[in-house]
Amino acid sequence: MEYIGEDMKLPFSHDEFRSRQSKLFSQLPEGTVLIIPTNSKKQRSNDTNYRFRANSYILYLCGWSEPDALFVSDNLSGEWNTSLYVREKDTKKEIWEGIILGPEYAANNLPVDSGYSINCFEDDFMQYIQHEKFKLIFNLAGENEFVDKLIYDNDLYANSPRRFLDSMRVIKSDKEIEIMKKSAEIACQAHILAMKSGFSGISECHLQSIIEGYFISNRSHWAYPSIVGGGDNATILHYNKNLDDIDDGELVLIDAGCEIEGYASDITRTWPVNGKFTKAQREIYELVLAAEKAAIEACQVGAPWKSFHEASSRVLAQGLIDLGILDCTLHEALGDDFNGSYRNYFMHGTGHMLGLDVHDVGGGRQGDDGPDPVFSPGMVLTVEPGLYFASWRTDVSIPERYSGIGVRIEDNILITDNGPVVLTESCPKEINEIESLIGAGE
Ligand SMILES: [Mn+2]
Repeated sequence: MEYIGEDMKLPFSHDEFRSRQSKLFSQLPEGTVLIIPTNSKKQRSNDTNYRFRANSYILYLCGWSEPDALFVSDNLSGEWNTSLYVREKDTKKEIWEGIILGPEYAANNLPVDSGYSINCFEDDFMQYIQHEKFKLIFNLAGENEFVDKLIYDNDLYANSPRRFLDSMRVIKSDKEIEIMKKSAEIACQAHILAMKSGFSGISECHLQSIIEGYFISNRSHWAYPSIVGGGDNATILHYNKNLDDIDDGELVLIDAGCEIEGYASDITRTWPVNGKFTKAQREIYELVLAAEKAAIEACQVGAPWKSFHEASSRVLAQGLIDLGILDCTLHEALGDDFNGSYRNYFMHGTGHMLGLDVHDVGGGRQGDDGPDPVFSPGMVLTVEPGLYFASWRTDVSIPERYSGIGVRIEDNILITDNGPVVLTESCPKEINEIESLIGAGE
């Protein structure tokens, strides 16, 4: 039968997917069965689901983007054999939900050797584990309850494939970098559009709609719920109610990024809604900007991962002393382990890896403990220091002058042998650039 319907457009060549698979397989022992499940649709309410997004590991290994599938590979025959177990075609379901590609499509069009119905997996699994060469299972646990239970019910122990895959995912290929540049550029333009549309009294949700409308009109989507906080709301790290109006004289902090071919961008900009920083806002903004630049400069090949956080921390701690917010020595402000009193106003990390997940694998976020990572060419990360002076805090001193100010500045950085490259460079962050943009679209 001729195939009718939507094609599954793969962002990478079969060669690139196959070479990722080979690199993974070369690290696994003989007698292995590897199972990488993708997730199911998640219910939002009654018969309505959340927008589906496939598991990042299956996207990385073969690009399969439908729900309820397994990437399975084994070397029981002495050679690696890869299969996709996917949903069967089902006309009644397809009338409501659209074309289901099915096992035959998977076998013929995806970078795998065979395609089967997911309904066959249980029988095949029993054959795998009864095979004379079978020794061990690697399974991405927590993604598919049925697979987890099958392993448990057969008294098997599943090893995690994460540390092998994570160390691969941390280093982006040329094609991945190309996609991430596109993701970064769309997010830059969305932030610029929001600045141009800004005016005193604009609502947070209005700015959110400008940002996310731009994502959608570029066949993209947010990579994480957008944070749009005016005034005191900017001091709430994961604020995303986005319902208040932003008053004249307040700053707005927008932390929003999109996803292209599964790859996230993650940008934060903070700007005065009326187009002019007050002197106090400017003092905090310039300090955060200096810390951000120092952190970016620290992203050098061979430097330990923690060095960019230490660089931003030093600038922020000294600045807090210079502004009279902290009354102590630099050593006291930083503390013995970068956990001193400056952390009262800068509570998060300076950045994280970026990729298929917005908080991507690597940089201390691996499932398994590895050695302290070192900056290497091809890594992509965020750099995002901030300072927050919530007016309602009583646990620490909040100077009246800075009360209600929250500032974060976040860029996406590619590590290269020639130093850090700012992928989000086209989004302005200098005070004069920002001031001349705000309201320019009216
Ligand atoms: Mn971030």
